[in-house]
Amino acid sequence: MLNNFRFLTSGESHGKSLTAIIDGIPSNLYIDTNFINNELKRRQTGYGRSQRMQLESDLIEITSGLHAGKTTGAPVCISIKNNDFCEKPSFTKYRPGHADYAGSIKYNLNDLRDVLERASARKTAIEVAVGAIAKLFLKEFNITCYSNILQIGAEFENFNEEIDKAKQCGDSLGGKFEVIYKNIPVGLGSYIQWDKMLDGKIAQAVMSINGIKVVEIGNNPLGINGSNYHDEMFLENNKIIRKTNNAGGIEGGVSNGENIIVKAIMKPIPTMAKPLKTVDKSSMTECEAHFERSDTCAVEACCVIAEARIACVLADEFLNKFGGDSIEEIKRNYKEL
Ligand code: EPS
Repeated sequence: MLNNFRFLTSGESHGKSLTAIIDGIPSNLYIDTNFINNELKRRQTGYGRSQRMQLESDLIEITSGLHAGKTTGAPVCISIKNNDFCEKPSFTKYRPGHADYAGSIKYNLNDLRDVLERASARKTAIEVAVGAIAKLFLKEFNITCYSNILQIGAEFENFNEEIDKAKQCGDSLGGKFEVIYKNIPVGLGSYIQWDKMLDGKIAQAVMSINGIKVVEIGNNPLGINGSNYHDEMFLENNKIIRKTNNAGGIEGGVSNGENIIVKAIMKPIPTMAKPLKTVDKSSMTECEAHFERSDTCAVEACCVIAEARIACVLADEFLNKFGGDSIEEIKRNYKEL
């Protein structure tokens, strides 16, 4: 999907490490590893995570593409070690809501462990590291972001209490959050072809995060008249301004200079201490779903992952529009806009 800021990841949840190779980062970008590690920490420390988070202390290792802390234009290879690198037991009891069933049939795998290991949200650790590098690139142009949790389960305020209650019952919770990107130039994306639209690209990047079922750009327009929904334009000191941003910063698939607002809903984690009814693949008998340990709620982590995914799309689009081989060249192109 990404053409300029491209990357591939590999690694399993309990494998030796997670790795990514990023291609297309311009030269002379200073890579602040403290910033990347802090992003990894943000992803790990949300409320409601499993005991796995106490085992891991995610730290980035960069093995290529840098000289004296700056990119050279060569591919950047990064990795994160898994402290919980071990041989986990096989299992055959499908966990409804996970990739176990469809994955085992698709890849003809008898041991559902072979599905879990790659389908696991553990791989989002390396994606957050890639996204952190995209964020460092965007920061050169003053583009920054933040995120907020909007709802956990049915609750709009006391999120931690709600998570504690679910944990006591062996249950899990999803929720809704928003990510906001600021200082976006006009003109990222395009209305010319369906696969070039910025909202479509962002939706794909966020929808494909583990557990996401709904992505919204801006405010949900359902039930609102056009006269109340669209963001009217005004003149202030000869500049066009808007007083609302229901469109979430994208009109016709193109950024319009307002903040980009993305909202998403994550389903409750499907692995639960109070297991769901299911079927055992090997004996073909009804049983309870497999459980070792799980997160009660990962919405806080998901905010950080979504920030990272959107950063990759924006970096890619930014390079598409203002592209160059070095940061200096891109800054020149950007200034000339
Ligand atoms: C996950 C299951 C849990 C989570 C994991 C995602 O890990 P484990 O199988 O070791 O108990 O903690 O998330 C992470 C390890 C992480 O870093 O986010 C799953 O099945 O998706």
